[in-house]
Amino acid sequence: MEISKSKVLFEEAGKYIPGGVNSPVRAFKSVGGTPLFIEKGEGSKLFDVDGNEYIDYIGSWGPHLFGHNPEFIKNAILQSLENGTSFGAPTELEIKMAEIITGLVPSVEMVRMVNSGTEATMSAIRTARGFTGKNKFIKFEGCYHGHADYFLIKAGSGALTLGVPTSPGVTKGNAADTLIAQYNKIESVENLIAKYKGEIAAIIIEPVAGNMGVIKAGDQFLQRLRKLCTDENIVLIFDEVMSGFRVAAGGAQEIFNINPDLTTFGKIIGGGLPVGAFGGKREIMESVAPVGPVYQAGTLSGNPLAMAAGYAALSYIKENPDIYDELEEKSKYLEAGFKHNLEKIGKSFAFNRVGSMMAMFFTEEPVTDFNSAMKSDTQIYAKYFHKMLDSGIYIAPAQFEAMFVSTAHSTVELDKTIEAHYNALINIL
Ligand code: HOZ
Repeated sequence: MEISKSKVLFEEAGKYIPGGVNSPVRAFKSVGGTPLFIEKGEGSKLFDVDGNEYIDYIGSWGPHLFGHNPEFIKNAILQSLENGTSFGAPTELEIKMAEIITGLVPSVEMVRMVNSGTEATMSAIRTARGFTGKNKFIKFEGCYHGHADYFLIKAGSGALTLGVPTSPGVTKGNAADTLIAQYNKIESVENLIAKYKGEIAAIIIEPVAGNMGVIKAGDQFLQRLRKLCTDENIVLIFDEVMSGFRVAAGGAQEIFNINPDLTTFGKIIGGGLPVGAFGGKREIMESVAPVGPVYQAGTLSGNPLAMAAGYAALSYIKENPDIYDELEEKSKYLEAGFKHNLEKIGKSFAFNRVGSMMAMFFTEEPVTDFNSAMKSDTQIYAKYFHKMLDSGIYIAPAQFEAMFVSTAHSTVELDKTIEAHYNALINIL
């Protein structure tokens, strides 16, 4: 495959941008090779600057539930653009946005719009601390909640992929109030709560972890987490930046039938533009400024273009709830194809899927937490990634990420992907 233009651009980018990219995983560092510079996206496809075409399963790392550049989102942005780009003052669309979010996700009674998932999780933790008057919080090993200092401790995603789950630059002071528990291991949470009795403000979790591959939390585990939080006056935060509006219209909390106290959103909520949000129980959200004392602000928060794109996406979801059946069908089809391939080659690699989020791990042991995810052979993943890319299939350039299916993926494309998967495996194993 000819990628000479991408190579030139990557070299040029490296002169001015750290690592040539504006977000680390994009640099292909863990799989080697040159990142593709993208010219455009359309439906399920990406086109690079050299004119190559790929079936895309990254979908901008989650936002593109309907594929790239769907007409209805594009038109909403264009229409909004006619009126200006940013006012730093309230607009009616922000109310509509809040209404539609609170309608689709009943545990969210009030919501504040921000500009990214990182801002959402950061603000949720501050709110939980302000509301409870306590400082510490629990996160789970391998979960990723954006890059605020106190989250970059045993974090997933790029931090994990690049071998720095605990980042330099995070001071001891910043790290001191972050407590780490093991995903799906309730005893690890109970132990921390017993040890730091009365000091824990919040527990934050990705109910469907999507930053150490894909791992679903156990039902029982989440039920017990809910009860512990209620009993101990701890704010339960579901980080649904990835799973929100992806695994169901009401997010993972709908699937598990659990109401967290706060929820964070990002990705789909922005229809492809930079948006995040955090929301939850009215009594907690009323501690946020200007009603309450917990300060939180943003010049571009509730930006009209972003609201237009996000509102278009959420309205589509609301009006077409059957898209989740369609996504499930397509994703199930892909999973079945992949599993059939594995059977044919006599391998039983772990394969986790929740709706249209999925991951295959190069380990034959079940993957249920960070330690089991780490058993995956990342060198084989790197080879697998390149074989898939050579066949025109664009998946995450890192083992510890998710693969996303959109409504735009056709059966022909899914079949092509299954075939590429088989060929890649027989080639590298
Ligand atoms: N944090 C994202 C992966 N979970 C990567 C974002 C990006 O590179 O765009």
